[in-house]
Amino acid sequence: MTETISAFDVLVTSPGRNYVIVKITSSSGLVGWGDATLNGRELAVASYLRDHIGPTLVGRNPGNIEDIWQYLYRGAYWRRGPVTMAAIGGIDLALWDLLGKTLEVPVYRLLGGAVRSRVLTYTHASGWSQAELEDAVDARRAEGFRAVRAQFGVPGLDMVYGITRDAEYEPASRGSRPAEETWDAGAYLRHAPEVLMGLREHVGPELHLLHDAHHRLNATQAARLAKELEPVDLFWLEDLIPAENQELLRRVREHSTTPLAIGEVFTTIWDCRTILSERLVDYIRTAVGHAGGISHLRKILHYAEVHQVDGGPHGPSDVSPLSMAASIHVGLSTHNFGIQELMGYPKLTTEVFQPGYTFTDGYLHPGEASGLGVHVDEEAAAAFPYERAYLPVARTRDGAITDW
Ligand code: EZ4
Ligand code: CO
Repeated sequence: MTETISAFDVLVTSPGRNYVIVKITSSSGLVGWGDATLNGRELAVASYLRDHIGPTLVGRNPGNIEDIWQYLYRGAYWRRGPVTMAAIGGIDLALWDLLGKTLEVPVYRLLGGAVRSRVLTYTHASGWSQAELEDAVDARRAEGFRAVRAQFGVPGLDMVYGITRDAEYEPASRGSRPAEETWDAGAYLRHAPEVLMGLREHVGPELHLLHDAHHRLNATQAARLAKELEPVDLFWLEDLIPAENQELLRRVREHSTTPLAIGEVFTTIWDCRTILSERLVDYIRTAVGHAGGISHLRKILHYAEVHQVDGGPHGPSDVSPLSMAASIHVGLSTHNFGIQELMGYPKLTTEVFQPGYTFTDGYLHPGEASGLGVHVDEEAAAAFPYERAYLPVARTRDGAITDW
């Protein structure tokens, strides 16, 4: 007898930070889990799922994953956008998880099997001063990481996104409105090359170093930074300019051979079209949950493969362990997968999500459990109700809002 979707549920939980979880139950009683978290806009996705698209899925064959994807994407008059694509992504992940559990195989085998034995990963290190940054990078290296994203303070600014002196690094803060920071691109550009050159001297040639500019530069500033950082030999320089201005990356490319990465806020293959077809970046950062799930990320990566661009998916702590697992399954089974970001999670998250993937010597493996391999504890999830939280916003010295 053909399986059908018998129940569709959405859980919103906050074990250290907010997550939106899709739960799809099949007529045989198996459960597939997906991640539909959209940092700072969680309840919009939960409503989109609960109120609008979840009810249309009950009674369908959960194994028709591609048809369900097309139904939700093409069948909707209103396409694209982060809320829509995170919702579709959450459903897609849950359906792949369910199919793996039904067939009793890990998802990477459904995707064609392993093309590598392990997936390279990078994590974050930050310090306000050079010495603090070097200590933080050393600590991550001691944990086994072979690639580290380095972020640092800027003289004259009080706060810089992603830098904290607190024990737990958490860029989204709880409260009724976002925190506000001051941003000064000139001060940052004067300071960044010196810090990153010093860090390269400190760590030696082998450790992969990455840096993220969070879309806060214009094309001229971006080209200058990429050029000046060439001696640092970065693994990549991330999100130099606002993501919707893809054509402007041509200017940056003309001036530098520093590898570039962009795309954590892109949600469809159409958002990636120019940068991939012109090879304006070396790594495409679309996240498996935010960009329509495994089904759609794979299309993006296949299109990237044609243009010699590798994958480097977004993996901060707002990408839940369910998405992290899905991304690792894609990484193990996709030839042009370059590296997976792994920021790490607040301690409380493991009370809700118990992942089966493992970290060894700087590499990830998804494990051999059926489906995505992440156990979700519903009782624990219910014990952590949603708490409003936002990423900060930044203003320039004259008070105008900056790009993210
Ligand atoms: O700003 O996860 O590469 N990682 C990042 C993150 C993002 C947040 C946004 O949700 O840029 O720190
Ligand atoms: Co980033």
